[in-house]
Amino acid sequence: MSRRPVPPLPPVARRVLRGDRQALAQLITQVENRDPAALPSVRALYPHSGHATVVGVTGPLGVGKSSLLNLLLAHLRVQGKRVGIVAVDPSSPFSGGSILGDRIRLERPPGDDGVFIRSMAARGHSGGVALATRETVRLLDAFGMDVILVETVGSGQADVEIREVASTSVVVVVPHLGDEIQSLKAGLFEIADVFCVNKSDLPGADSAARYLTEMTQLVPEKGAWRPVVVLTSTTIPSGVSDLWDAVLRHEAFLDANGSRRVRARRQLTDEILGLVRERVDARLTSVLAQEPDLQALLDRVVAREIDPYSAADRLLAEVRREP
Ligand SMILES: Nc1nc2c(ncn2[C@@H]2O[C@H](COP(=O)(O)OP(=O)(O)OP(=O)(O)O)[C@@H](O)[C@H]2O)c(=O)[nH]1
Ligand SMILES: [Mg+2]
Repeated sequence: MSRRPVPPLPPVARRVLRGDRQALAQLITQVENRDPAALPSVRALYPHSGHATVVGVTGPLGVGKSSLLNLLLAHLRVQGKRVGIVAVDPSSPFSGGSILGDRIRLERPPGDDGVFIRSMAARGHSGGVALATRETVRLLDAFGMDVILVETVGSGQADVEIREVASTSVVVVVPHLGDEIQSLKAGLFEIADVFCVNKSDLPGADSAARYLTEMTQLVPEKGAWRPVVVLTSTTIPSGVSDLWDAVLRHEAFLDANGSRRVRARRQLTDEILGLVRERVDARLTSVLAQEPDLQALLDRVVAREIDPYSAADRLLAEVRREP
């Protein structure tokens, strides 16, 4: 396949690469709204991404994810790392905004240009959120952030999506595990590269950490990564550098045995097949909307004049036709 000449960068993309925060914010809003106007810039910026360390921080409501992100942010800024944060916010109009009254807000230190924080409403269907989150992470990456932290509320199933964007997934839990451990077994346990037992200032933290460590021993060997368990507290700040060290250990593991590439390929396969499915679906919807003889076609199937397979062939031929 011959390489196509690289088209010139759209002006917005050029502004993003020059570090224009406003252009970045506008582009993210367009991505969130699935505005097709964003596409030329998003595509042009893709080759400029792929440098950032992307860390997913997930866990049940109120375990202290945002509090941890604030401390991680400070920890990384001291090291001179530029940090992007994407918080996928489950607040919905139905729950009347915040679910917990005392949730912590993520805030950019005033005037700090090395930080960009973006909240995304987790409204709409989850696939849409996953797409917007992935694209926002990529834009922050192209913008030049060294580390991108993604906060998502997770309790099992839907949050497996974090695997689609993060190179390291941190699962945050709290000492009084109770029912949580069931959902951990179901979903979160599979995605955890690092377990963080937060609120370790509360009783029961050590036994929770011990329990999780035992669970990680059950992970099948074959050169696989064993999740690291760390204890943190944000009220009496402790363990945050341990947490970051655990992330870096996993990142080093990915590089050492080639699994970073494997992971990236898996993520991109999911993404590309998702895009194709979405387009085929959209095309089918428009074919069905325009197909004047769909009813006639159905009548013929009902009357046994043609079989369902032939009807499907006919529709497929329509889908394949250039619109
Ligand atoms: N005791 C104790 N409380 C904590 C700790 N970390 C966070 N909290 C408290 O837990 C509550 C929730 O903290 P957040 O950081 O908002 O938790 P979150 O996981 O981001 O919450 P959601 O985004 O709503 O899911 C707040 O009242 C925090 O002050 C900790 O280490 N120890
Ligand atoms: Mg939060």
